[in-house]
Formats: sequence, structure tokens, C-alpha cells
Amino acid sequence: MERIYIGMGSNLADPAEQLRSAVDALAQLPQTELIGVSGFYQSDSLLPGQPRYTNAVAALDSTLPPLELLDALQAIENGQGRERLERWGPRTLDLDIVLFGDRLIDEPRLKVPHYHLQERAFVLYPLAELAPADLRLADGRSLSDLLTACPFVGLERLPQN
Ligand code: A4P
Ligand code: MG
Repeated sequence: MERIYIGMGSNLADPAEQLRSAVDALAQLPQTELIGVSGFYQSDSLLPGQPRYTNAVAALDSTLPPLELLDALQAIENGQGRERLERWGPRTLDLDIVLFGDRLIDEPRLKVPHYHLQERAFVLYPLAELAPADLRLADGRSLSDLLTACPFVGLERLPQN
């Protein structure tokens, strides 16, 4: 059993509802228990000209192997109507494996810790709601150092999920 953190994002078709549906789907995954969900946060898209995003992080305990989990997450994305028209385009649902236990994964389809984690307040702050305060990533970086280096700017925590 490993503790896994999933970053969720949506900027189309009622984003908060997309995240709620994604949480329900995560809770149904085989060999997996949903441990918790952060608050929902809104922020501007990193790419100009796109609708604002809603983001959150979910914590899971699972015995699924990483690539099987990735396949399952992509099936959930597709099931919620995601169309990959252009990379980085607007999306109904994006599910990223942020952390997978103590693993460092460097495979063509899967890099963990997620490569943009340190730049993204909309991942770090929801992660910090769920993770132990002294969390260290598999590569040795501490979550508290990443938070200090990535200010809480432009993020709006919604009053309810
Ligand atoms: N992949 C590699 N590592 C992972 C991982 N740890 N978790 C591969 C999930 N997937 C991983 O992803 C492309 C490929 O990355 C996958 O096939 C998988 O094998 P994708 O989801 O199909 O494509 P994408 O989402 O367009 O690319 P990417 O790199 O995930 O996009 P980003 O960087 O997530 O950018 N602004 C705000 N405020 N909030 C957002 O959530 N998101 C984006 C999307 C831009 N701006 C944003 C947000
Ligand atoms: Mg993605």
C-alpha cells in the first residue's frame, strides 16, 4: 500500500462538478482507498486566453502499480469527455500523479514527482492540506521548502468543494 497524491484540474464544462465526478471515480478504483480531498482552488490559466482553472489534490492509498494507475486515470479523463485536441489546450479534466509513495519514476509515459510541481501553487497548496507537514519527496526536497519558494499568489480557495 502506498500513499499517492493526484493533482486534478479542469477549466471547461463546470470545473467544480468535473472535480467532484473525478473524486467519485477515484473512490471506485480497484485496490484503492480514497483517503482525502483538498479544498478546491481557482486560478488563472498558465496559458493566456483560456478560462480559469479549478484545481484540487486527492490522496489515495493503493496497491495498483504506477502505470496501471496512470491507465486508470486516463480512462477517467476520457470518460469525462476529455478531447486531446492540442497539448496544453483547455480540458474538462486533467489528472496527474503528483507523488507515488517514495518512488522516483522516470519512464517515457510517467515522471514522478510531477515535473511542474515546484512551480505550481495550485498543486502545492492543496497538497499541503493533505500531506504531513514534514513531507519529503523521493528526490529529497521538502514540501515546506517548495511552499516557501512558491508564494500563494493568484490562488482563490473556494468556500466549499
Ligand atoms: N505523464 C508524465 N508524467 C505524468 C504524471 N506524473 N502524471 C504523461 C500524469 N501524466 C504524466 O499529459 C501528457 C502525458 O504526460 C500523458 O500522456 C502521460 O503519459 P496529458 O494530461 O495528456 O497532457 P497535458 O495535460 O496537456 O500535458 P501536461 O504536461 O499534463 O499539461 P500541464 O502541464 O498539466 O498543463 N493553469 C492552472 N491554473 N491550472 C492548471 O491545472 N494546467 C495546465 C495544463 C495549464 N495551465 C494550468 C493548468
Ligand atoms: Mg496531464
